[in-house]
Amino acid sequence: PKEIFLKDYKLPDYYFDTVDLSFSLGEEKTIVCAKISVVPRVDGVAAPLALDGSDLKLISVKINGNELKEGDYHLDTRHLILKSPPSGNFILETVTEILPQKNTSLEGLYKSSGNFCTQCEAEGFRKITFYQDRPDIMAKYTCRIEADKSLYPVLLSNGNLIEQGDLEGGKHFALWEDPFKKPCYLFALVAGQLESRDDTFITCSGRKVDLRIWVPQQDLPKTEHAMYSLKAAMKWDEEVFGREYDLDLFNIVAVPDFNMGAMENKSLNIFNSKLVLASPETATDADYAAILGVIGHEYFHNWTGNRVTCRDWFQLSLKEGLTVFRDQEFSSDLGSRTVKRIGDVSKLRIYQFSQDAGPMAHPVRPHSYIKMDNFYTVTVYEKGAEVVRMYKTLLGSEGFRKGTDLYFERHDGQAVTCEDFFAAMRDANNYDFANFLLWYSQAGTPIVKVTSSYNAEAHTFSLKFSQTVPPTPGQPIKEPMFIPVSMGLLDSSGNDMPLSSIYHDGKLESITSGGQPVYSTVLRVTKGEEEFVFNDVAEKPIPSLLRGYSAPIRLHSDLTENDLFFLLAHDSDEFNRWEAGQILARKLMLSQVVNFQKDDKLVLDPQFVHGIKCILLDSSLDKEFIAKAITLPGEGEIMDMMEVADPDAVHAVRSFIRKQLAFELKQEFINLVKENRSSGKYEFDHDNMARRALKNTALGYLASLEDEEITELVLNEYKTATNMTDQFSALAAIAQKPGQPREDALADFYNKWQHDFLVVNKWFALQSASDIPGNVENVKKLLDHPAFDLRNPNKVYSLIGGFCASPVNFHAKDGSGYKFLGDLVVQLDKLNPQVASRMVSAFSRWKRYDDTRQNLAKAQLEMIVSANGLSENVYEIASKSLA
Ligand code: DPP
Ligand code: ZN
Repeated sequence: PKEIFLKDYKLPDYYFDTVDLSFSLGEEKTIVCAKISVVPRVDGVAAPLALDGSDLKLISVKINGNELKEGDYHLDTRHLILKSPPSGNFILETVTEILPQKNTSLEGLYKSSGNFCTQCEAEGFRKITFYQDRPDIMAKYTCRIEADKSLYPVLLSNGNLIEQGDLEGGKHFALWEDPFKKPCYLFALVAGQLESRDDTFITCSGRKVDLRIWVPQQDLPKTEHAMYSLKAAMKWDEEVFGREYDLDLFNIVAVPDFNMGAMENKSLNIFNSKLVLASPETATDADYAAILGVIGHEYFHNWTGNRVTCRDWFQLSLKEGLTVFRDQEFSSDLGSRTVKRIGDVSKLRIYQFSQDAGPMAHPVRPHSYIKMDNFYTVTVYEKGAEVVRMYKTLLGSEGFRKGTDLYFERHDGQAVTCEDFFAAMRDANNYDFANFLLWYSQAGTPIVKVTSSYNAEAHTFSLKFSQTVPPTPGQPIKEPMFIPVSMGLLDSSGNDMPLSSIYHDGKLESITSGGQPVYSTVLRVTKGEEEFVFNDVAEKPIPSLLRGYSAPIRLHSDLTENDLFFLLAHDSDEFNRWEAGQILARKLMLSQVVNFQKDDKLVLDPQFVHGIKCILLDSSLDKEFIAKAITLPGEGEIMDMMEVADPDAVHAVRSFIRKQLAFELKQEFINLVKENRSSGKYEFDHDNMARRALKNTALGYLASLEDEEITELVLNEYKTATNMTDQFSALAAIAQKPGQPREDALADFYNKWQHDFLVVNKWFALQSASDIPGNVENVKKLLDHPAFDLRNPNKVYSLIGGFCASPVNFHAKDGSGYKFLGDLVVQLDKLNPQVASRMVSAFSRWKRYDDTRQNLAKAQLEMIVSANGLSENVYEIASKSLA
């Protein structure tokens, strides 16, 4: 397999101006005609024109109407190369045959539940027709679709519907035209039996936009929340970013078989059903929130991704980091900012930090790839969003908005790079970004140490920072990075102290605002070692550092446990209150892991129980915040902090602390359950979600106890639940422990919901991710369950992905979990390489474990790499993991 490098980027020799596509969709095969007007980049240069093509059968190829003979072109399994095209503009016409019905990879054109649909990002368009499949080729498209009218009454593509009509033989056609230039990865086609929920949106300039969400008829009632989300997103983007929608029609289609979450094709977004369909009875609060975020995300791409796109795939974070940042802000504005931030930071820590510390570590803008699909990662997306957030932290809201305005003004209609975004931010604000660009090129999570000291005589307070960035594959030596540290100082009653000036880098800087002292500031930490001295600090303060998590780093401070308990109780930055609690919990868990490994008794620090109790009983706090604050860091997060990861020890310790907290705070938890039960109709609003979150977190704690009264309580919550959030949380609580109640509840739940595949997927995931001993056998049985299907990505993510998320069972010391996954990856790779490659990633941190586990995991990776006909997708992940 060939590795592709950013440094090798070359401008194309030819651009495409217009592309007229015509599809004849059949039951055996589909015929695709493409008529492309080709324009040489430099006039008069007649270089060969290489077109990408994969799994295509070429029927004919013409230039300016003349059919080419075999010697005029070269055809192999990846390319069609026109050896000597005419100099000057010309028309290229190809006819190809494809087999969507046999396409299980779910890229290109394929069938899902009887309907045709497409997925072209990153490089799926080459499975539809011969093309220069790269994002800097931007053209205007028309698309004519012809199909049987009764089987495929709805025919959709990008842009506006220009013409439609009936044809002989029970067929019909539709002709679509997209007035905006686009790269081919944004092309989309849908044909099938679908019905739409219709609505309209009036834009800020008064244009009426028709909105349609297309689903199978029986799912129409479940599209209300998606439509609400779409309209909210359209309005928010006008208000916050000044971005108006640009066509008169916006379509969303939900399909059950989809590799990713959703796809932002111009005016025809295609979604995985699970991110569209919701009703209170079938979807949880988490599902509702995910739908809001992803509908927003794909809609926001219309400007960040579509109007301004990427020059090449290395720039993916240009659109994804920015668009994730935009959807995070959207969800924050519509819900609770702190709670959203806590969720996003947790995700970053659990998944991205782990990637950044393993064999697949790569910069936000990768330097190379074998298969681009493997770089739709938490680093490109989530760390990329943190990079965008840092611009905003440094520039402030207004400065950031000036930067995005300039970015759109300069680059509308272009395919650009991360430097172009950077330059817009810099130029719009005339800001000194020092070494900030390193965030795009250096992989690894910076480790920042801070020590503080107070000088009581001089009334000065000093913070000394030192930073290192760990080595990552291909990058042994790192330079210091630009780390914005948002912070404040607390006095002994817990109030923010006024800040007036800082001595730094040999200079005294005033940090007042309009002559008034400020109560928080952002330090620009840019060197390997650096000191900041605050003046006029009246008493010894407790610093609150990295407020709102202002940079994606690991911060080690010299705060004592008492300082942390103090911050937990008093910090005006809610995020840092949560953070203080997490740091305390991590310390506690790590200390007990040591006890466990020495066979010592596990103990729970009474001060920690007291801290949790204070949070539980603090009625001034947001309930969802409380739910987050009393949730212990995940097992993966703790394993990440150990020299040798020990899944059994971490699991035992986390379970012990949970059970002990439940025992000591039993009455408080029972009260929370009783006080926060749902009453009346399900509402998706923050207050109601917060109540459910707190109640269900309390229920989860209680269910860890061996206690008849509690078993009754939890069963009762399950039986009386009136929405999926409560029902599923109660089921999960019951399912924590093996036994008859668990078996009965799981069977009951399946019987209730077997007709609804999205709910059945939750049922799969709950069982597969279970910590109960020897669970691999249950998971193997579920592979044969009639509701399971290896060809459906959501089912694979639920059952197999879910299993790999359980540290104790996936990492079982007898290797049973590894063998299970190894065998499945090989099987799955033949059907769907993208999905197989996501699954094989579960092995990537194998070197973190003890020798026995290492040998077992390595053997599976070696078996996979040597498998016949392995895809490039799986090869890349497996071979890099072994390296
Ligand atoms: N571009 C998609 C998204 O992240 C992924 N295919 O929205
Ligand atoms: Zn995206």
